Amino acid sequence: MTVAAHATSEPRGAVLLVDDEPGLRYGLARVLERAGYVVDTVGDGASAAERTATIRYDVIVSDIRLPGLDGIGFLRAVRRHDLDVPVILMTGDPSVDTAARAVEYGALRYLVKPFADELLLASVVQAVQLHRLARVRRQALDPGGHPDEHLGDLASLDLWLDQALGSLTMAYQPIVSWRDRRVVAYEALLRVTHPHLPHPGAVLGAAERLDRLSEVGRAVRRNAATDLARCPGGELFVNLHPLDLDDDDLLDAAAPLSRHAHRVVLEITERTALERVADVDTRIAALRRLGYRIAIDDLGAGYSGLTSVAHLEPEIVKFDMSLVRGIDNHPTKPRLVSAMLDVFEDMGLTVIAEGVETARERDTLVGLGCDLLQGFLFARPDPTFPEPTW
Ligand code: G
Ligand code: MN
Repeated sequence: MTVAAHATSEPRGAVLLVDDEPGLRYGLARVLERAGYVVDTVGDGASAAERTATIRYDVIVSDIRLPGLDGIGFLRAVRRHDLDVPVILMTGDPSVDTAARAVEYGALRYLVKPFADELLLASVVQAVQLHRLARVRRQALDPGGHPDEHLGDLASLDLWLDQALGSLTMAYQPIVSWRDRRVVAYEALLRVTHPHLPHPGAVLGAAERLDRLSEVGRAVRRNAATDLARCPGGELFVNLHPLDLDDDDLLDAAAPLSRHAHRVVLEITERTALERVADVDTRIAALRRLGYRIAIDDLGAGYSGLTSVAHLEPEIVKFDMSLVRGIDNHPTKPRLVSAMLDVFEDMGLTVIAEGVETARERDTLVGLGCDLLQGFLFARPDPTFPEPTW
């Protein structure tokens, strides 16, 4: 650590200054030291991230463009250790995109080079004040000290997603043939325990925002591949997020699940549009060549008009639970389900009804000709591949 110029008075705060240009680093450090700050300087993002893992600073001032880990990456690394420390980013090459990302990741300010010394000093003074305020606020709101509470920026979300992925497990729910009283397959469902990302939808939402969906999909497929050995009957349905189709790992013949593809049905939901994926048809064809079969999940939810059936030519369709709920006592659902069953049978597709909760729903569906059923009535999803109750 360089020595504060005004050794006589209390330092006004500890600053970490990160810039790869030695001249600028030296000049800015001098400005801050003369104003009474203790300044620590480093020239690259990785060393800066290392420092923040062990040393507490009052303010971090960092260039955005750095060798190795860039300023945004550094900001993410900082937030792993310290959710409060204010970060002021500097750039010689402003672009709306990085400014927006910097703010999303919890940067306090964004200074465009060259800037006046006074602007830097004013920003640092303000940052120190805000930092103190943030600490007081956190202690007041949360005396027990859960360090990741109360922060809504992407860096926190990123951290939570790491933690959630660490806690990721799978639960399995049987799909049954009512006629044969037999389990025909299990569906693999993602489970997480995280206070801020409490259900699979929250994890997928966070992953989508952070551009980390492929990590979730890979973890799910890796777990499913491992658990297949324990799967009674050996057929497994695995959910895909439509954007997983963009992940080359899915199509990699050497990927863990690909090696068991002939025992796996990939469920693609009707809820989100497939239009965002380039080359859907080619990719679906490649999945089939690996041996996978395709199911349309949540069919009949929303207003999709069943176009995905024409588009993907699935082997299997799964009726959304909104069609199933209360079907035993509904003016139109039985006719709709009956008509859909006719059409899909004509097309040679296998139909599964999801979300069956009551014996009356089951009996109505069976009466309409739907034999394959799934839902809490038979078994709740569980890591142990639960046996259904008949
Ligand atoms: O979109 P998808 O069909 O993959 O969603 C399956 C989800 O539905 C899982 O989270 C599972 O726990 C839940 N689920 C399974 N069976 C039932 C059921 O009978 N009722 C309700 N409400 N949810 C169910
Ligand atoms: Mn599903």
